[in-house]
Amino acid sequence: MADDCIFCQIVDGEIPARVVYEDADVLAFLDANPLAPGHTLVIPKAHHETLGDLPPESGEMTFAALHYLTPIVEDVVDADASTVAFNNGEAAGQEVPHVHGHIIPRFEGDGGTPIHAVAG
Ligand code: D5M
Repeated sequence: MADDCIFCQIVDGEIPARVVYEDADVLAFLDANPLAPGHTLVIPKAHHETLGDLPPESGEMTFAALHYLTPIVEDVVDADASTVAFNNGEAAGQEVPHVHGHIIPRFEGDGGTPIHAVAG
């Protein structure tokens, strides 16, 4: 736990979040500034800033939760697809320094993806 980390505070229940999934290692909750309905964040409960800092077991648990949750999120909001991504490091746009994967539901004709924006 990092005292000044907003996602650690969510893990500890110190600030509220709309939690959609929880197990011993991982928490998932709705993004407070959603890019689409159902935009969900998946985090390891342990505080690590970037993917490179994450112990392999923690990475596996985080990916397993993304794997499990992505089709469920798509189904709940009736999405056609999803963008699943990590902003990994400040220069890549990571605003919260606690590893988190985004599940962003996508709909036919909704425009470009964040990945395409990087390439552009
Ligand atoms: O994405 C950080 C994401 O975290 C951004 O989409 C807003 C979201 N966020 C920030 N604070 C909260 C709280 N308190 N609850 C839910 N979601 C939150 P990044 O990849 O770091 O740019």
